[in-house]
Amino acid sequence: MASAQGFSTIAIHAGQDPQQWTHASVVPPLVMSTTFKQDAPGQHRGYEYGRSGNPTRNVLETCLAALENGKHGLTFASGLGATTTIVALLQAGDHLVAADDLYGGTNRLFQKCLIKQNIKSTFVDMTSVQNVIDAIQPNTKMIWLESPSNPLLKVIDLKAVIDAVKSRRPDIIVVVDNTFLTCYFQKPLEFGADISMYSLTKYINGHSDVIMGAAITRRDDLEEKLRFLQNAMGVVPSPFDCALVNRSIKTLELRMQRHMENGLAVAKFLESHPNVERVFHPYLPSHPQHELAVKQSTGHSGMVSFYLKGNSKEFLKALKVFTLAESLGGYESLAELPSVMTHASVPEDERAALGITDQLIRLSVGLESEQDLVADIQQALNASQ
Ligand code: P1T
Repeated sequence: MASAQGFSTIAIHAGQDPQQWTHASVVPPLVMSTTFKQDAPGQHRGYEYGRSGNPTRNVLETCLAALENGKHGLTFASGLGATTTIVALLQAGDHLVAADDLYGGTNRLFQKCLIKQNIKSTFVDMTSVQNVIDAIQPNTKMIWLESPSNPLLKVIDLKAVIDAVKSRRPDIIVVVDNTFLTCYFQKPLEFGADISMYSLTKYINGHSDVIMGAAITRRDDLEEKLRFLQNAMGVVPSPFDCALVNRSIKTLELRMQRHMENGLAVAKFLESHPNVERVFHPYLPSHPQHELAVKQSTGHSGMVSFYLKGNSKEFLKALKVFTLAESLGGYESLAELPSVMTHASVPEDERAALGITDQLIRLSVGLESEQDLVADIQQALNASQ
């Protein structure tokens, strides 16, 4: 495909050429077979065993890489499966610098699992580039960040951080978890990140019916190592799930535009309401990194967090259109309390220091009608007083 094509053209066509199949199916076939006939021992037609490669998975990985202007796409059994595989690039004794505000499960993996392999992590507020530089040690091999972060929607200056790290230590691998914005709104590889990582479970699949993760890179050396690990560690997604995500990507642009519209409408309403202490949304001018957000991304998803003045449990109980549930990025609106749900695994003192209090509510604003979402928030705010 020509590289100058628009996002949805790539989403709909990259990797999907009907001519690659003998029956020329327009929608790529769902190949469930776990094994592939060999013409002679060791002679196969590109596929030998479903863990090492699958045609349906390959279609999805090609499409994901193309959307990001990447060269290689790899998919995994979950977002955390992608993270587990990426950090398996490290060795015992290596050091990782991670952003302080991360998905709770990522924080838990670094603090509870990596440490057992003698890989230590230092968590810093990466809104200051100096904090990142100061945290680098001679054995630092990887930098891990989310922007905007989960759940406080902090925006990190990707270019400034990556340039500062790479000018000092080009060997350090920089990974950006791009789950909250997707490649529709932000392309970390264009700022020099080595790997753009995803929980595809969220916006990219967008229908809350698949758990999957991905890593996208332009580096052949990293692709070779990750491809080896994908097979050797076996953290692969099912072909059925790959077909679902490949289907979902076709509407990603449309969905992200609507998430942005609805999310901003809800954020503006919250900001105008006397029962709300503070709203976090990078496209509100009140956000501390608003200008940076507008510079490095082309929009924001449906993620909104806020501090409620009233009783947060009463607020969540009163919601009717929003569902009380973990996760995000689906067509349906969700609300949750990070301190007891998604970020309960972050140690209590760290949660307190970050501001993940029992008053902090996180919304994943979905694709329902805007007026119904705003009305639901309004009646729940009233009920929480
Ligand atoms: O759930 P899984 O597909 O394994 O993805 C983990 C993950 C990675 N990165 C980010 C930014 C995430 O938000 C997540 C998963 N997050 C939730 C389940 C949540 O409600 O925040």
